Amino acid sequence: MSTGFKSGFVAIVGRPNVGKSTFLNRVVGQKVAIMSDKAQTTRNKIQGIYTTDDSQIVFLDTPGIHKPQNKLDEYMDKAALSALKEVEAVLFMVSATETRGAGDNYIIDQLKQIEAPVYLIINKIDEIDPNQLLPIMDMYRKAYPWAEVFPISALRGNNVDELLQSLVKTLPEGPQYYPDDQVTDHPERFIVQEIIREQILANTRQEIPHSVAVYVEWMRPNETGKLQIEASIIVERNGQKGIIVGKGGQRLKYISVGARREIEKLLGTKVNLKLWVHVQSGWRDKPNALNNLGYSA
Ligand code: GDP
Ligand code: MG
Ligand code: K
Repeated sequence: MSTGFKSGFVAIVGRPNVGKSTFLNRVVGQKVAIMSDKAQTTRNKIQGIYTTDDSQIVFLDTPGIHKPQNKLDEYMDKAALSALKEVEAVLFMVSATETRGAGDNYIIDQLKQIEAPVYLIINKIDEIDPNQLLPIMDMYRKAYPWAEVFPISALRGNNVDELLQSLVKTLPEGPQYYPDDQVTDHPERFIVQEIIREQILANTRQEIPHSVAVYVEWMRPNETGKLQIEASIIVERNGQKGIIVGKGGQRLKYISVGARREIEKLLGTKVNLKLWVHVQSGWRDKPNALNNLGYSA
């Protein structure tokens, strides 16, 4: 029986800094990919998951296709390409503020091996004069038989909903792969949770270990350019909260400083970490609570 539910995997490719992470963050409505002006900050394949009542798009932020300089590059390119052969659609993103270069042409060439529809996404249109758009579109139209061409601003949100609607239309009927409230399986978020947990364990000797969970509420760069992370520490009893917080909040401070240093080392960026401690009795026995905390039973 037809459910009418549509779903599929969509890969985003493009040169560094064209706005792939910004786009993903806007689509999932939460900052999950680490953004920066530095190239190559996206080290892992990140999934952003967009779910509506009748559709789900799982976005893959691929590590990137570059003209190979060595064997490793060649291998990476092959891996990226084979990933692209398994998706329902590909978004090739360019920046309206940069002219088409050798890097773009190399990717376009590789895309010719892909059967799935490839969308051309011209990002950062907020930065150009509207008159400049048509010549840019013309320049790219000649290079590849794009399924669709979408000028957008990932930063401001222009034309992003229209793009999502068009993607959903091209997707086949399929299952909902992930729960409604899951926006990513971003490994960095999970690692941040683990680092905070480690610091709690390192700073408390009592009955804490098995009854504490950490949940990263959100992470996003703040006005000062630091990565702002807000996380909840969830314990089962008031007494455990007291142990973690410590006299005058001293222990929580140690935990926070220790975790911040580790996270900064890991992500290579300055971090502002805020921790809250909540008591939620019996969370370990509730399958839903476990899922929300990132543990699968
Ligand atoms: P990625 O390397 O492709 O993932 O690019 P990022 O998402 O990290 O973005 C690189 C830079 O471009 C960041 O400074 C973003 O704020 C900026 N950026 C991304 N999208 C837009 C946009 O639509 N307009 C403008 N003006 N800047 C953008
Ligand atoms: Mg990125
Ligand atoms: K194609």
